[in-house]
Amino acid sequence: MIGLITAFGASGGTSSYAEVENTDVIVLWGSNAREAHPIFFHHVLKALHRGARLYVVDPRRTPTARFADRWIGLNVGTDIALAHAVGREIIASGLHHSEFVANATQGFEEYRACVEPWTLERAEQVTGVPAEAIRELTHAYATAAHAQLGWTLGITEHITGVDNVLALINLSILTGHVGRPYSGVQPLRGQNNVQGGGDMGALPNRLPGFRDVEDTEARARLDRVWGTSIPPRNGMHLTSMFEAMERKELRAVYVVGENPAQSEPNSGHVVPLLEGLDHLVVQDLFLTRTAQLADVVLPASAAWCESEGTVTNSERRVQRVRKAVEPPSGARDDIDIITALAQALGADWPDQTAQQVWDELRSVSPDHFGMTYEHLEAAGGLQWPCPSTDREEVPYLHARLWAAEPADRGRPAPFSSVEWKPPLDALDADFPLRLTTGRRLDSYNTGVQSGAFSTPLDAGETVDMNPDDASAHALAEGDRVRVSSRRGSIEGPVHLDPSLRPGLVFMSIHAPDVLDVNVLVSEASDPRSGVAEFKATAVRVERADPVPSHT
Ligand SMILES: Nc1nc2c(c(=O)[nH]1)N[C@H]1C(S)=C(S)[C@@H](COP(=O)(O)OP(=O)(O)OC[C@H]3O[C@@H](n4cnc5c(=O)[nH]c(N)nc54)[C@H](O)[C@@H]3O)O[C@H]1N2
Ligand SMILES: Nc1nc2c(c(=O)[nH]1)N[C@H]1C(S)=C(S)[C@@H](COP(=O)(O)OP(=O)(O)OC[C@H]3O[C@@H](n4cnc5c(=O)[nH]c(N)nc54)[C@H](O)[C@@H]3O)O[C@H]1N2
Ligand SMILES: [Mo]
Repeated sequence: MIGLITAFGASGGTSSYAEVENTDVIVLWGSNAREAHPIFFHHVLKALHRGARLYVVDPRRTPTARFADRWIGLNVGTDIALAHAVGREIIASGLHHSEFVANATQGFEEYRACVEPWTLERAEQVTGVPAEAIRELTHAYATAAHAQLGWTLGITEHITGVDNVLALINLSILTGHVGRPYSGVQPLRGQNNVQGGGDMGALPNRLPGFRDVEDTEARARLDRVWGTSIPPRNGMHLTSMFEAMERKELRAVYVVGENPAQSEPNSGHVVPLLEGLDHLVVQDLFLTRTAQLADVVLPASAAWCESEGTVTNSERRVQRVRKAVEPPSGARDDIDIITALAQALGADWPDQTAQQVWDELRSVSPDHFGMTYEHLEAAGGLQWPCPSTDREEVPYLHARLWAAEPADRGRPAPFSSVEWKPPLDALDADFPLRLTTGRRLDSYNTGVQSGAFSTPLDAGETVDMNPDDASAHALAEGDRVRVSSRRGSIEGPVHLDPSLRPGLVFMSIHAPDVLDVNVLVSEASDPRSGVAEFKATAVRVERADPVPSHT
């Protein structure tokens, strides 16, 4: 979100899913959409059937990469080096969109100087991608009439996550593949309503409608609606909250719909901090690991099937969610619980329906004003910006950048001259392998919402290794191994996976009872986004001692 705001002044995917179907080249960079974004990937497949080409940049030859015209397998954490080499090659081959660069961007000369050292040969050394493959990717993207560039956690979950995003946005503005039909950037959102949560102001530095907390005028407008005085400073993001718990400054925490005891990095450190709080309240559908540490558990009904409301997806489309089943007895709607809590604290909040809450949002966010429940129902979902009920949909953002009149173009999109840095958790003789963590199709995040269903994963979560690395360690399929990082060790069965590059180990975050992967991961994070280095942990793999038999 920070990268998008820096470049374009708005956070959100610039194109619609339907536009992906009509594009010519799709680059998925650090995104395993086949498994993690199957609905979006369905649009990608339609494009491929039409003849579009797909490039996948990922250290693993993922199920997504199997659909690609070319898989670009790179070393973990070398994306800026690769993106800069692509940028340099575009400029060197004269494939940049000079007119767009001149009219709608700024900082080009500085960017050109920044990417100049990234020859294909130097990039090959750092990224492990053959120069010829970088050249193919470059020419495919830059010469396409229309192109989409999508990314997700392979890009953002690094200490340079924001710079990684900026390095990719550079490529889209260099080629003019943004602000036009069928061309744009797709930062796919993870959980089903992450975009909506951000739009509603559920971020430490945002107000509803994506206004800045530090914007005095925006605060004053909300103060009038809410009859209160909003504190003028940004709140803490999750990583800083744990730092504040450590300093004993944060003593009470209210967790709604999150399982940090398992999803936060360095769990060996995080769990004692949660246990050491004066007061922990958890509002969830299930008695998660985090809820088990809580002083008070508030049982909630599920927003996506047991409650009324809206959900906003990665293409900024708001859709109605309807109650389909009754919640279990005792569970209450999140809005009811929060309202009852406010009332118990002495606020004179009335009981409210989801629609009333939504109408309040419409009254403070001009981009949502036109989205009445009626309009949403009639249209079957609408994309923001939607300032009025009679306005046509806006399928893609930032068309202004192409305006004929300079005055209509608004703020130019800046190039970002960012520098490549290797992951903080460095490889050495003690920790020579690179662990990257992520998702598998059959399970969801910390497994809370998918653990009760039987899936192929019931066979057990595994430590995936390249077969050559495994044989160098004298390991065979199913052998029990101990994986250690600078923070801790876990044990589990090894799985030989030729789709991993040599030196790479992969585990998912789903199965704490088998492999509690965040015991290993460092809490080092990108200071601007607060996102941890989930994708690059230095580890060692050893045969685990045989389990002692009981005689
Ligand atoms: N089935 C399923 N779907 C899900 C989820 C789930 O748990 N299960 N979770 C949802 C959520 S919350 C999210 S955020 C999304 C996440 O969706 P994705 O981001 O697609 O999922 P990940 O598997 O975490 O990471 C994507 C890819 O990044 C690659 N990668 C790792 N390191 C690097 C690197 O340094 N550079 C590059 N270029 N790539 C790298 C990994 O190999 C992996 O294939 O999925 C959502 N959808
Ligand atoms: N090692 C490693 N760690 C990671 C990642 C990684 O790639 N690698 N990915 C990170 C990412 S992208 C994410 S998003 C996080 C996910 O981490 P979490 O968000 O902590 O994990 P979830 O399992 O999605 O937990 C969501 C919780 O919300 C509850 N819930 C669902 N719907 C509702 C509702 O309507 N109301 C309420 N009150 N509760 C509800 C569910 O029961 C569940 O307990 O993990 C992060 N951690
Ligand atoms: Mo996520």
